[in-house]
Order: sequence, then C-alpha cells, then structure tokens
Amino acid sequence: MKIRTFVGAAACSLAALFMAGTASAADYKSEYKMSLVVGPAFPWGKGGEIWADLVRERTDGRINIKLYPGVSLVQGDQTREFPAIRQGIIDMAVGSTINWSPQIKEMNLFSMPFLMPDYAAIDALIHGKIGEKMFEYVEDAGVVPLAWGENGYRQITNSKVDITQPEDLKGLKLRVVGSPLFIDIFETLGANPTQMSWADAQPALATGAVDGQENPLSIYTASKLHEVGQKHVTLWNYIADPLIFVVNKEVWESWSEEDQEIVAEAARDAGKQEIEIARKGVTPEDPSLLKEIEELGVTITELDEDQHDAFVEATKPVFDKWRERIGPDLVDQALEDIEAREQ
Ligand code: X2X
Repeated sequence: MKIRTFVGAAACSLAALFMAGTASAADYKSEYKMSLVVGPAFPWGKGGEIWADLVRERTDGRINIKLYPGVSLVQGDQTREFPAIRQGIIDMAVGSTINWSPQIKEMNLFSMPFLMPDYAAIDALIHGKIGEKMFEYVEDAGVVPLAWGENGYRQITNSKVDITQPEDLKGLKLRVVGSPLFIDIFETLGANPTQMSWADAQPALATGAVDGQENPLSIYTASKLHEVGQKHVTLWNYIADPLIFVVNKEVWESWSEEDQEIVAEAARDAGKQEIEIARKGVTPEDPSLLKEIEELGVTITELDEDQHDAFVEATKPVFDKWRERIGPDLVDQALEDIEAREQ
C-alpha cells in the first residue's frame, strides 16, 4: 500500500514536470490583460489593438487579449505600469519609454532635450545598438521585450502665448510626465512644471489649474485639447518617446515556443504599422494633421533655426547633467549613431 502510494505520487510529479516543460493548453489563461495609456482612437492604442487582433487570429484564439487603456490596471498611474508588468498584475503592454524611466533610468535617454533631430535619428536609435541595449535593460528587469513602436515628437501647447523663445515659458504652469528630467527641463526654461498622470492632466487643463502641456499632436487631436483652451501650439520636436511591446516573463514562459514566435512576430508587425500611423500627417512630407489643427482655430508656431538653437542652448545644462545620470557611454553611443544615420 505504502509503495503503491509512493509510485503514484512519483508518477504524478513526473507528469507535472512534463506539463510545465511543454506549456500545455491547460496553462493558458482565458484572457490576457494588455495595459495601454490611451486606447485605439490614438495611434498608440491602435498599435495595441492590432497586436491583440493578430495574436488572436494567428493562434486560432489560443491567446485572447483584452485591452485596458487608461492604465486602468494601475488606477491610471502610468509610472507604476512597469512594476505591475513585472509582478504579473499586467500580462502585456505597449508602454512609453517615459513612463518606464522611473524604473529603468537608461530609458531617459529618449527624453534628452533635442537629442533626436529627425525621424531618421529615432530609427537609428531604436533599430540599432541603443535599441538592443534598451531591450537588455528590460530583460534584466525581468520583462520580455518584443518590438518598438512610437508615441511621437512631443510639442508644447498652452492657453496663453505663442511660444517662440525660452523667455515665453517664464511662469507658465505646465503639466509634465513622470520623470524628474521633465521637471529639470521646464524649470531651467523658467516655467512652473507639475508632474501628474495623463488621467489628471485633462481635468487640470480644463479647469485652468495648469496653462499647458507637451504631447505628440496625435494625442492633442484625439484628446481634443483645443477644447480645453490649448490654442497655442509650438512645434519644437524637443523629444520623441518610443513605445515598447512587452510580455510578463511568467506568462511568456507559459506559452509554447510556437506561440511565443507568433506573439513576437505579431508585435513586430503591429509595431511597424503603429509607427506608420503615428507619423501620418505630422511629417515634412505629409503635414496634413497640422492643417486640420489650424482649422480648429489654433495657432501653430514653427521655429526658425535661430529660435530652435536658442532652446537647444537653454537646455544644454540639463542635457549635460542627465548625460552623467543616464550614463555618458550610452549617451555618446546614441550621439554617434545619430551622426552616422542614413538620411
Ligand atoms: O502622459 C502622457 O503625456 C503620455 C500620454 O504621452 C504618456 O503616457 C507618455
């Protein structure tokens, strides 16, 4: 009797081992939760939706993903998204490098003022050595990175003045995102920045608690920021935040190799499409979105070279300070790769 129990138990644990190794269908959840700051009305959320749809189709429904925009799985606090992915509160995400910078300091690289002068520079970084390094940092933090996307060049908007020079920012109350680098940039420019989540930003703009904010124009239009007094837009291309498609590690390891490959390829396909959508209407070749914004009674200010250089000069102390914090080697590598980019 005793022997029989022992043999039975051994057979059971062998079976358990075997199951764990092959990721049987029984390990799959009926639904996987994808975190996003904004939903499919925005290029960013659209990218998440494309990824989820491709995965559902290509796995014949084995992997079924539900979108949670508004970072609702972390009560709207986007700076807590990355730890929640690590912990498994979130199964997968398409997240901005800005929002994960509090946990991975190297991600601040993309928020260095005036680092990336054009789209070719962004591409040189995300598809080059820097992109690989960033994926290593994500992996070291225990999360599986799969593909790049893009939120976009962040333009400054406000309810008071047409900004053409650093002095125009003096005393402006601005909502900024959750990395201290943004506080440094705007304090150096003489503004009065306050860090708050995107969820809190919109009511703060509507009530006039803050005068302005900075975000890509796709976020500006889809959120109808012209309706909350943001009638002055200045195109200064000071920062662009890439997006990263990721999966929680345990979830990843619970999938068969075949399904891992499907999810990874779908992320790359979705990322590529998302970047195209994010750049639509806001490039030198296709400025159609700018026209649409002007038709809403908004003033769009473009900087000439001297005006642009004045901002670069004014933010240089912040660049130098954060070069040390992020890691001089990483920043210098980025500068080198941008210098060598194909135009
Ligand atoms: O909060 C923002 O400004 C947003 C939506 O752009 C990010 O999540 C980085």
